[in-house]
This record gives sequence, C-alpha cells and structure tokens, in this order.
Amino acid sequence: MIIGKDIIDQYNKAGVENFNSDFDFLQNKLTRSGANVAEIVNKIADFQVAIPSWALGAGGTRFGRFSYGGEPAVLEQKLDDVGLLHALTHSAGAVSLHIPWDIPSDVSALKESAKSHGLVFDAMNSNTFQDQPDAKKSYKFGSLNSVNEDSRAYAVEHNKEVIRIGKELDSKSLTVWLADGASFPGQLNFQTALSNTEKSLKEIYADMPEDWKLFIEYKPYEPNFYSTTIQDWGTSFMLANACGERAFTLVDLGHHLPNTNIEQIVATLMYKGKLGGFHFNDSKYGDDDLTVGSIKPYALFLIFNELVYGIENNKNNPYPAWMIDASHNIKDPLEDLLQSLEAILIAYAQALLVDQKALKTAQLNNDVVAAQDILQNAYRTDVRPLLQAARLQSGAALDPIATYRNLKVRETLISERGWAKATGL
Ligand SMILES: [Mn+2]
Repeated sequence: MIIGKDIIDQYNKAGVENFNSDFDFLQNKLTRSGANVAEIVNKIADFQVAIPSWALGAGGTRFGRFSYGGEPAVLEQKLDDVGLLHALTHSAGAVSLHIPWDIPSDVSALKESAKSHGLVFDAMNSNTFQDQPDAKKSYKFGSLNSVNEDSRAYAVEHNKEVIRIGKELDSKSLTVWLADGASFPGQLNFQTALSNTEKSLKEIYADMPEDWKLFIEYKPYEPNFYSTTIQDWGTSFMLANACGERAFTLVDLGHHLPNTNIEQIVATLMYKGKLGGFHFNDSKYGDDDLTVGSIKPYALFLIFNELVYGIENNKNNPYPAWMIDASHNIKDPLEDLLQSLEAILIAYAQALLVDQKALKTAQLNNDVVAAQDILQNAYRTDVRPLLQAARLQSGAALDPIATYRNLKVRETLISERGWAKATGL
C-alpha cells in the first residue's frame, strides 16, 4: 500500500481552517515573546527519526506474544511500512536494519524501494544476544566478552558481516548492543569480561570504513540479572574512547535505573563530543519499551533541552542519530510509532522554545524561580500547531493518525498480507 500526496492533500482540506486559526494564535503569541516561528517550523520539518525494522510488528514479553494482523513478513514489506509512516508524517525518513533478521536478498531492488519511499538506511544493528538456528558457536555465556575464544571471534565476525551488508546499503554506522553479562556472582571475572569486550570492539572498529561511526549502547540489567558488561554510560564512554574518535556512546532512554538523570548524562556526553546516537521509548519501571512520551513527557522535554543546547554549543559533537527503539504488545504498531514520532517532535519543539539567553541570565543570578519558569513556560506551550505547520509544508498529514484510520491502512494491510507473523520478533 502506498499513500500518495494527493490523497493526503485531500484529507488535509477538512482540517485546514481549524489549523490556520490555531497556528495564527500560537504564532502571534510566540512572535510577541521574540521567537522566530518560521525557523522553528523549518527545524521541526527537518528532524528525521529512524524506524527500526523490529518495531513494525507486535513485540511480546517473555510470557508471550499476541500477533497483529497485516504485520510485515519480509524486509520489503518492512520498508513499505516505514514508507507509510514517512508519507503521513515526513519525519520518519530512515530505517534501521537488524542482521540477521533483515539480510537483503536483492540489494539494488531494496535500495530502489527505499529511494521510492524517500528513505535512507540509518545505523545497522548486529545481533549477538541469541543463537540463530544455523549458529556454529553459542552466545549463551557471552559474545564480545566471551572467555570462549571461538564464540568471541564468531561474534566479531558477525559484526564485520553487518558492516559489509551496511556498506552495500550506504549505511554509515553500526550500533552494538550486548546482552553480555552474568546472572550470578562469580560467574565471570569482571575485568576479563571488560578487557575481552574492549579487544572485540577495537577489532570491529578497525574493520569499519573511514566514514563510518560505531555506536556503543549500554544497559544496566536484563537479560542478565546480576551484571552487564557494558552497564552504564561511563563504561560505554570508556570503550568508545579506547576505540577511537569515530566511536561514540548511544543513549537508550529505557536503559537506565528508575529516576536516573538522563538529561545530565546527555549534557556530559555532548560536552565531551561523544554522544553518537539516541534511542527513544518510555518506561515506568525498567526497559519497558512503551510509547515515547506516554509516561514521562517532562523528562523527555528536559532531555531535549540538553540535546538542543548541545547541538547549538558542542560543535565537537556530531549531529546525533535518532531512532525509536520500542516494542508494541497491544497497540497497532504503526499507530504506536505515529504517536511516538509526535511525542518526539513535541518535546523537540518545546525545547526550541526555551529562551536560552534568559535562562543563562537566571542561572548567573542564581534566580532559581525564574530558571524553572523559563523551562516550564516552554514545556507548557501547546506546540502541536507548529508540528502541523511543518507537516503541511512537507506535504504530510495534518493529523497522521486520523488520516491513517480514515484510509483504513491496517485493514488494507491485513487484506494484502493476512495474519503473517513478522520476522525478527
Ligand atoms: Mn536501544
């Protein structure tokens, strides 16, 4: 299924009058306070978030999985789904593949398909957290950290294969997330595990083309419940530094213990020029993989405030790679992703409204009340008309979810694909 621009224009007509009135009101208000509304709208329109191939079908928990009709069964269909999201929002212009789930059978056809949807291939993801049916070595007791040299070498070789496939697709980065760790005290020697991981990452880094970046993700626990070898941003930062200047830390919102000050981690990494990528999701207790902005929208705004500040002030930090990393157990995965994209852009737009100059003055004067007001004035602004303006000027839908439902996208996908189970879940 393809949603053409003319169909979207047709649906937009019904909402344009209300939009104009909402936008005029907000534009007047923001202009009065000194904001450059056109510039903000352009920034929102330019913001692109990668969709990972594994978020397009229903996920599951360790207790079970409930299939969703019309899920993409093959890689080509996954690209089509991201194409639908991009047509509706014009903010999902990239796809992130996971190997071996997404090994392309016909590279040039896949690139052609991506091009027709206006998509690029974002970071490639390796998978050494499970054994594939044809696996020659096991990752049961670790991969890049393994004390078993054969397993460690096998995991390094897998990452090299992911780079090879990524090169063919014109991807420019590799994300490594490791499940490596221990479930029980004494199971592994912390220092040996870390040293093996560093050695493996250096081998992978050396294999990357000159214009590629390596993103090292971290996570405190799960699937191992006693220790994870790359458990926090400090460990990732240390390993990135050991690899070289094209290695960076990747922050995944869900990979923190409750109440961690993630915005401060973002600020610290950007100050050091080492924030490479960002994975969006939301959570209440742990790595819950819930819809972005569904639980802690203010924390998301505070994080974006640091991202916007860092993009403006830390020229030593590359522009971060953005990706949604979530899993959908009960919602329509595409509707969930539309909600996530909206939440990301709302937080970004609110952060763009922060009066950085006034905030700096308040900080220099230790005016704590004014500092809080400046942040909360931005956060409490309903910025949704700005997002609509950005979508309208890009030819996307004024109301993506309503358009998705009016067009009966899910019903169409079910009639086209049936109840096939998505791969890689
Ligand atoms: Mn992640």
